[in-house]
Amino acid sequence: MQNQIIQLAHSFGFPLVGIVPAEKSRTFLAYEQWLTAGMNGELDYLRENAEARKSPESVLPGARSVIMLGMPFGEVERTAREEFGDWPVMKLLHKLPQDSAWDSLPKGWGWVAEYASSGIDYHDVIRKRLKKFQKELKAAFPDQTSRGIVDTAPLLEREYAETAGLGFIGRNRMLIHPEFGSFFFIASILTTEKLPFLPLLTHEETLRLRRACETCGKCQKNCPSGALSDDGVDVRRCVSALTIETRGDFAPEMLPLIGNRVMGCDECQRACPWNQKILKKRERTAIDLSSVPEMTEEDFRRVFAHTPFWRATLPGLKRNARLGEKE
Ligand code: B12
Repeated sequence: MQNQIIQLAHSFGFPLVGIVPAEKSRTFLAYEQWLTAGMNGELDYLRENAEARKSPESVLPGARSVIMLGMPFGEVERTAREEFGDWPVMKLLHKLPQDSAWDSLPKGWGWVAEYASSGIDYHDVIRKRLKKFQKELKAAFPDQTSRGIVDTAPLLEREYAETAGLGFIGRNRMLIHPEFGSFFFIASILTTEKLPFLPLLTHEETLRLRRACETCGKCQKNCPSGALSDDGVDVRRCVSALTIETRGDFAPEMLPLIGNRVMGCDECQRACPWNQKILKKRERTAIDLSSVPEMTEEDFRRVFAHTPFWRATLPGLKRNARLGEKE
């Protein structure tokens, strides 16, 4: 059955797959310390559902195993091209060379982080695949129940993904795989079936990779806003959080640090040695936000519903659009 699960994962666009027992979190203390330091900023939900992150049991009662999955950003982009190519948002996205100068963009444009470069919401794509996967699982194990999740359920995804050998957690706190770098999404299927422990990378390999990462530090040095330290990512300063999650105006002193990154930030990933090979094969995405300041909620829905930009909300996107309005 393990082989069947691996094959299914591959066929649904998850080249990274490993299985772990649904045991309690080992890193919950680190999570609590991060919260105590206030590093979750405005992301109150991370504090409110903290307890639930102690165990997969709170995501699926009776869970015995977790199938951890990784989908490269490229897979979501392929789906976007094949199924959503005529979406209004696609006309606003532009592909440029990776080494384009930061101030080379026309007025009204800004940089989009790689995770959002497809123009479609990865949750939508991944959830559909997880549903199909779960159906196959049900056919193989009719007595089990399962729950597929991506992002929004209270599970410390990177911890379980690391245990499943999908990569190692780097100093930038991204899960990094030697071949796929960190440019992939994590998803999980929790099941009440007891499946054998099946890590992708061995524990020894993961530890070796982690140790090598400890002596590099390029991610911390290249964080534009000083949000990344050995204590983790400080949401109050992280450009990704500021442009996507934070509501209201930016503090004036943050403006030069955010630059014209209007949707997320990748600097800690762009600096990572494990991503260099991948970046060479990818173009960098910019978005033309010049029409956004005049948009109504209705326009916003028409252009941005089911895209990664929806999360920023219309007031947030209008605020971000001002970042690209250089004189
Ligand atoms: C909240 C959140 C954010 C917040 C906070 C980021 C953060 N680092 O926590 C903000 C909005 C800033 C954010 C930004 C981004 N996010 Co986000 N985010 C999440 C979310 C929902 C929860 C993460 C969380 O629990 N944070 C809490 C803190 C305490 O986590 P932590 O610092 O990593 O610490 C944990 C471990 O690393 C470990 N640990 C603690 N100390 C130490 C010390 C060392 C040395 C090590 C190695 C480990 C370690 O224990 C802790 C508890 O498990 C997850 C999905 C999920 N449910 O897990 C996605 C997730 C982490 N995000 C993701 C992505 C893609 C991004 C961005 C790249 C998007 C972008 N380009 O703008 C950036 C990257 C920023 C970064 N360097 O982490 C992906 C990451 C995929 C991957 N390959 O790792 C996830 C997994 C979503 C998904 N399903 O794919 N995100």
